[in-house]
Amino acid sequence: MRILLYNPDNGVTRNFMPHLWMFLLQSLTPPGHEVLLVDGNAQPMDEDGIARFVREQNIGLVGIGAMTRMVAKAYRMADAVRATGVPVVMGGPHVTEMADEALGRSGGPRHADAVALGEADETWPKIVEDAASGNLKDLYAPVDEFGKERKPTLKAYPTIPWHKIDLDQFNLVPKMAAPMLRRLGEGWGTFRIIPMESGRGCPYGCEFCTVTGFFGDSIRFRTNESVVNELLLLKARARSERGQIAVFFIDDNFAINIKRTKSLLRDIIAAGAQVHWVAQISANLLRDEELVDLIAASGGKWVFIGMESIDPANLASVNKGFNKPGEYAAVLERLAQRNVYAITSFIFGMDNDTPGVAERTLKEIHTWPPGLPIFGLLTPLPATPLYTRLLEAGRLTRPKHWEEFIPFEMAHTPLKMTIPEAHAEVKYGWANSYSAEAIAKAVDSLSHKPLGYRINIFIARMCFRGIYFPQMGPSAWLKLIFQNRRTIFNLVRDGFNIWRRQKGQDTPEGNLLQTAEQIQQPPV
Ligand code: B12
Ligand code: SF4
Repeated sequence: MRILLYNPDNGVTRNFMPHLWMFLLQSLTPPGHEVLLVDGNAQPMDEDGIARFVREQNIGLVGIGAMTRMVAKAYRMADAVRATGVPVVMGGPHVTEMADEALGRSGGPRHADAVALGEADETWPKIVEDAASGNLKDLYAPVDEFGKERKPTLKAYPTIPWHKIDLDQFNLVPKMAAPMLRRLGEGWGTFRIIPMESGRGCPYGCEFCTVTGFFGDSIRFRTNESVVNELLLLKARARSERGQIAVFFIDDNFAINIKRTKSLLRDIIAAGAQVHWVAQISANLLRDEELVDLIAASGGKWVFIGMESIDPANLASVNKGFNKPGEYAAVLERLAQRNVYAITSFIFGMDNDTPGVAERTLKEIHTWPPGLPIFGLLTPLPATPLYTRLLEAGRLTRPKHWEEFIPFEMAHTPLKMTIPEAHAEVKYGWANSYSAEAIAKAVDSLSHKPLGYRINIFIARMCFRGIYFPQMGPSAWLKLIFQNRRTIFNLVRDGFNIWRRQKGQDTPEGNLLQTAEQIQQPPV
């Protein structure tokens, strides 16, 4: 049987990274079946397109995975596939919580023939066999022989054959520039960010988060060996195609067990498996100096920190009191001293937020080493404690907000400001962090750092800007480049000066290579 795994586009940004679930399920597919992958962010497709694809490619089963914000598109695509007579199985966090909705049991139309609840590592082979024999059931739950929920162990993690998977959809280097960049330093013909998990689960139970409910509060890890081998495979691939690879450790809290994280990082270093990587780690765990040393030594470049708010009352209200705003600055300094930077994520519209929250937050941010601040709105995702609390309090204004997804639009009334005020705060945060002036300021404040770091932060800021301000397509990028021309000019001038200084000191060939090495830092 030919199987299509499809991930809908998010409608906001292009895909900077593939979705792990597709590659994982592909690796877990029993032999005898062929799996094709389409990521809508990299290969845009509409309803007619997917129906045509399914017919032309003689597909016998379509698997669709989606987060809540993409589920409306996922349902439309599922409907188009089912209209061709091909069955659809859906999985992922949204349909796990809203299986009745996907199966048409809650009053609406049916979108899926089957729903895979929760983690599908162990149920996927069964789903494929049932579909192949025409016996697809409505629901597949990960349970043991006694019907009790069972979370898959990650000890026997499959080998994802990254060395031979077609990743053409996921090259961040523009096609036109690739031949030239392939010759630069160790090669920049390709640049890919690859998702990798080293463990699952987070016990913290923040009120707005689906992770503790979905993956459970028992944490499971892959073996160090399996993670190291995957890194080595990726490194070898990058070398063979004269390109670069960076890894996004998608664990919800990469250092949730500090002892184990340190042991993994030590093993990565010992095996020479370092690649540049980014991971999500909560601020409280970054108090540990040795951990931060190991992060830097093992290739860590960016750490995503869910700071959420600088107001302890807000943090307490969403069960995230373990975040201590008083220590944010020290944590970020500790990282910056090792040339590791932070993606700092904030949520506005929390219960104690009042107008002016964005300005107050930015004032704080400006006292920290420059990183990548991002701003969102408190969103009641289905089945989270937050959703239940707001529903019971009658505060949900769009209880089924996913039926018509609107980016950066609240679905409930905040307590101390209006919905339009909350929207204005988010806009203020983005506008004042990603204007050409703000980007120039951030880059200039790093003048004591190597050129590579400044280029790094510049490119990353340009890309992150697109999360809020749509900048798809060449003309939007040209406009952005024009707006940031002063910073670009300064970076090019500094690079040229470094090159000229070195040219005067050493042999021309060696220096060119050194300059290239100094410049090449991936934008993660
Ligand atoms: C990586 C990640 C991202 C990446 C996504 C890009 C990418 N290419 O991966 C980035 C950083 C961009 C991102 C952004 C956001 N994310 Co995110 N993200 C994650 C994260 C940390 C890991 C996802 C992952 O790969 N997990 C590992 C795989 C193996 O698990 P999985 O995807 O769930 O797949 C398993 C099962 O669900 C199932 N399955 C999944 N799909 C399918 C399909 C089929 C057919 C079947 C059978 C089974 C199946 O089988 C898999 C194996 O067991 C998750 C949290 C988490 N730990 O999962 C949050 C998570 C998915 N994100 C979430 C959210 C809310 C967001 C944002 C909306 C945050 C924001 N406010 O901006 C944005 C939206 C992005 C956008 N523009 O679309 C929520 C989604 C909740 C929900 N109900 O939708 C999660 C669960 C985190 C949370 N705090 O609750 N995210
Ligand atoms: S620490 Fe992060 S992953 Fe864990 S519950 Fe809180 S928001 Fe979710």
